[in-house]
Amino acid sequence: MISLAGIRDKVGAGARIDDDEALFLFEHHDLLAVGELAATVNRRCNGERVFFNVNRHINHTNICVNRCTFCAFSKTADEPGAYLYDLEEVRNRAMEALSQGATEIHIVGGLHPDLPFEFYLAMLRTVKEVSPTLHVKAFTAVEIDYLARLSGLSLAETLAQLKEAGLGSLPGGGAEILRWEVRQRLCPEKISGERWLEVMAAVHAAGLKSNATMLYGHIETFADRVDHMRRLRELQDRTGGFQVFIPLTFQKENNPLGHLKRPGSGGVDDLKTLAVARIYLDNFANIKAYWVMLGQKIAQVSLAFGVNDLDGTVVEEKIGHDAGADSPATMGRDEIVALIRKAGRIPVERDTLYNELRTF
Ligand code: V47
Ligand code: SF4
Repeated sequence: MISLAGIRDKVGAGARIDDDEALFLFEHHDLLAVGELAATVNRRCNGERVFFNVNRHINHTNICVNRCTFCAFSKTADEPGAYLYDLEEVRNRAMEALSQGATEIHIVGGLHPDLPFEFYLAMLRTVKEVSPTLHVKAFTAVEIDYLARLSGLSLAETLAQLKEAGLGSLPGGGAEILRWEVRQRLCPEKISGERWLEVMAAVHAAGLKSNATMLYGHIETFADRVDHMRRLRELQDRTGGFQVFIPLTFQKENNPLGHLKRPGSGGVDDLKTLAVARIYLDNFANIKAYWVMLGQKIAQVSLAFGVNDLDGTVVEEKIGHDAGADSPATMGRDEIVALIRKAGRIPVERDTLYNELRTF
């Protein structure tokens, strides 16, 4: 029979927990016990150190051909509030980020119905022209699939051209919940979970690192979450290309799924999800708390629940805020350093590829 003591022994011996054990942890009433186990795993690899980075998000357009039921960001071209940045607007944002000490530009947007592939290449080149030292982490696996169809090229050739233009790595969005039955209800027009994984495998084969997310706290079950993480763990066993796992807590405003949000999600669920991820995903080096959606306080507390990475300064965030996130738009480097220090931990600024830049 599964028990916490049994799982603790297994984890203590450096062994991998299975799906039933992950489910047991999700269902376990003792949050602090699960958290302590996750903290132990994290301490073994990272000690007291917590990563953050100085970055800027650019959401170049909110015009999207899809209508995911959880999304408050996407618009059709003729809807009020629809926008598309031109290259000058992208350049200005990259210049501003550089002047603020950013090392990363994070670009994601809607699936625009009529931008040419060349626009995406030009956007990457524009940021690299501002400074070749800026790392461009851009385009979810969903966007990469869309760009491959747009360009008519193979996935490998699409990625090669994007890389040549300056693509440095991929963010982890678009994963949502990978299991078909849930995905059909969340985002029927989006690529399948299998395709998301296939694109990520191609990304890793192209020599690019990527992140992986999971959108939780809506209609999915704990079993769906475990299934999602199992698929990520399996791909990571094959490629080793994922840098970090980032659970994204569902924001319920201004989207059709919002009224279905069940009362179960909240701070306890957020912390438990991060903790189970830390214990289950033994081949992921980093677990990130995305403070934009969690809020700063839960993100800070999560540092005692297995988390070793906080998303960066962000600066301009639309996807979570359009859906009701009540966190500030940005946190300065000093604020992040203070948040980590007040948790009794050591702040370490990293670059996108997890090279350490400075210990505070
Ligand atoms: O794929 C959309 C999610 C993602 C909502 O890789 C929502 O470093 C909550 O992936 N409530 C995009 N989430 C953001 C993303 C991300 C963010 C920060 C860091 C990284 C990284 C990646 O946002 C989408 C979708 O899963 N999302 N709507 C919502 N209502
Ligand atoms: Fe479009 Fe992405 Fe929103 Fe889905 S989540 S509607 S693909 S912008």
